[in-house]
Amino acid sequence: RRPSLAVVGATGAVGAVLLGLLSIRRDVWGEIRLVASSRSAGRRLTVRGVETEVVGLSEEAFDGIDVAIFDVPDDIAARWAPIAAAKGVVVVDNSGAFRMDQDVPLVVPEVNAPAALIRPRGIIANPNCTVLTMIGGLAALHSEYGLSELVVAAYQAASGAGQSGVDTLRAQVAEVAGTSVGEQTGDLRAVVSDNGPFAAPLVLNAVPWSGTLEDGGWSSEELKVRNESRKILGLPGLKVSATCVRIPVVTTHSLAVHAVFEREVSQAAAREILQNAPGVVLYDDPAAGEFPTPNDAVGTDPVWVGRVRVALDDPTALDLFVCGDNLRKGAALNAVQIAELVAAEFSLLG
Ligand code: 11C
Repeated sequence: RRPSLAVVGATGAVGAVLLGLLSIRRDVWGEIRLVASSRSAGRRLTVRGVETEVVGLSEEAFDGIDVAIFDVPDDIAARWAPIAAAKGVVVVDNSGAFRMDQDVPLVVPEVNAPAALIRPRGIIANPNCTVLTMIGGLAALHSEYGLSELVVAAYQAASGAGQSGVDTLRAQVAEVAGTSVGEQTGDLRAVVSDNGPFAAPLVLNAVPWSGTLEDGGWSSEELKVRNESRKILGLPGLKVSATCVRIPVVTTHSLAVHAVFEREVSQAAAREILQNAPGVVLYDDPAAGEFPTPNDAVGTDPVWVGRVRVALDDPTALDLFVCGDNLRKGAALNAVQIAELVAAEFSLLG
């Protein structure tokens, strides 16, 4: 039978992409129910070409539901995902609330799909968008060479901070348009009236901060890159150092990755591995000016890899640049792919 699906957080930035994806992918679903905070209840959104009324988040919202994709803040997910799971719903959760719970698998279908089958809490976690941008390509390289260390600089888009991030960046662009701001120290801080969710003006700037402050001066986002990469790859001792920077791009995260392996690598073989990795597109011909940029990747499903080089001072290390739409593979698409794995279990059961 076709399982029913609830989309919890349907009215957010990721929710909009989720509804779009559900409308264009192979339709495996029975009813699709849209759920959001009581503030958004009653709004009408279109999914699969059908205008559907959004219902408020409540226990009853999960009556008759088989699978639920949650895209809500951590505290809401922490409270409501177990309530849904207790009603027999398989929850695919895109928050950070459960990712490091040892009874919750952290799944990237191209990398560790079987992990989705073992879910003692009835919850499957969807990884962080920065991790999802690099992990498919790295997993493929890891199978061949054995990954031992990652040094990552992430260039994160405004929409990673939600719709308010996008609205803030657009408002800042309007504020500086036609001015010569950016030429004097600190002048952006004087002109930009609202930093929104960012730690400093984002327009015409780069802000080395995303997430919350954690021990040792690390940001929560940087710790997620470390912890989640280790869990997905099954490498608890993987050395990871990340620096997460917000840049004035609307959507698509980019990462400069220095990956160290146990064996010597070659540029040609690494390119071939990446070319054959599912969900990855190799776009790497610098002589022809071909490498991914965030704007080339936005709105597309795969992650794009270019600038593949063997490190000059370490024959076991590769440097590469990766771009992936943080709302698609980084959030909605990966969650839909996980939900589809669960839906396939229903079709096997008949
Ligand atoms: C950002 N990556 O760009 C964050 C947003 O762990 O799901 C997603 C946070 C998360 O700000």
